[in-house]
Amino acid sequence: MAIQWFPGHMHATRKAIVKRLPDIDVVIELLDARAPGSSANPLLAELAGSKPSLKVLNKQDLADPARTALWLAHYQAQPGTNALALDASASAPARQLIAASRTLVPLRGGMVKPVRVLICGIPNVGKSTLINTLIGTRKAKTGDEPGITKTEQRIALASDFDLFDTPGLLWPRIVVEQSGYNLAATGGIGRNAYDEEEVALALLASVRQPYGDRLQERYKLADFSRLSDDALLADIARKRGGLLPGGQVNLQKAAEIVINDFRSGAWGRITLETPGEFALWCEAGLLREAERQERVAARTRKKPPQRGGEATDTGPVTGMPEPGDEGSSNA
Ligand SMILES: Nc1nc2c(ncn2[C@@H]2O[C@H](COP(=O)(O)OP(=O)(O)OP(=O)(O)O)[C@@H](O)[C@H]2O)c(=O)[nH]1
Ligand SMILES: [Mg+2]
Repeated sequence: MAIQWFPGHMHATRKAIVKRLPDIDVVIELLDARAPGSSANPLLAELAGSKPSLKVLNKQDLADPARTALWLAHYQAQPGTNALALDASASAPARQLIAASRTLVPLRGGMVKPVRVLICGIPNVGKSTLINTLIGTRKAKTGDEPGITKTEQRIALASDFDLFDTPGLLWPRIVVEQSGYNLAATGGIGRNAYDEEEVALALLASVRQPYGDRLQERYKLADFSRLSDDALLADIARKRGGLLPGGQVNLQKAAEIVINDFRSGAWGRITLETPGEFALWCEAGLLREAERQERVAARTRKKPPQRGGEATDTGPVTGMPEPGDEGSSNA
């Protein structure tokens, strides 16, 4: 089945953002505080160019505070970038955003030159929730699944302050393998675009070291340091009554439990990546991507051009093409 994580409305959103940007004073990019690097949209960075920008690490109530501090320091060290962490449903911190946006564009404000702020981010990161908190009513539709907002919406926050809510935007090809998993685990990618068992195994692999005690406590596990990730998932299945007729473990059910428990905060506050780790993943991902493109180019040089069969720049949701899969399309 073709994987659909860059559906039609995202193409439309990309176009709408490009059209809207010349009139925008400040771009607020909402990141998921549990995976800030993986939830930062490279496409958006490209589109927004040098616009004043605020990085907002949302869902900080679910993230590890020590790691959030590392990420804030990381962003604040970047030129022209400000960053803060919040829980979009809490109103006082949300209001700090307005002040922070005004400071970035001191020459705007007043009826003649309202401050125009575009709120962008990946699907399900909390853009509409933030807008509702800021305006104090549930004007923007929200929901715990990606793809709730389908078209741009303008909301006047004050006579001299306009907010634009946008649909969640991913990017056509996720080249960092671990980012694909982290986006799926945090809920940024629709559930029929990934394999739950694969994502649960990746999730266990990344939390078992830094947060092993939380898993042990939640599932009443014995020491699992010598178990493989697969054996750990099977152990969780057994503890949670996940047995199929005939006594086989129900790994699918265990995977769903693992993903839901992580998302709901049942393991406590967890962040899946540090700035240092993310930098290493990017390096490896870019290297792989360069190799992939080289293979595609070599194949194109060998083959005569085929009508209507060009390779696209898209790939599977996890960004992990199978060896030899060099141009799979999600269209
Ligand atoms: N725990 C927690 N949940 C949040 C926070 N912000 C948003 N949520 C939840 O995350 C889910 C998605 O929120 P939305 O505001 O619909 O996200 P969105 O970015 O507008 O999503 P799309 O319109 O689908 O792109 C909802 O279930 C919210 O209640 C937060 O700071 N903390
Ligand atoms: Mg929305």
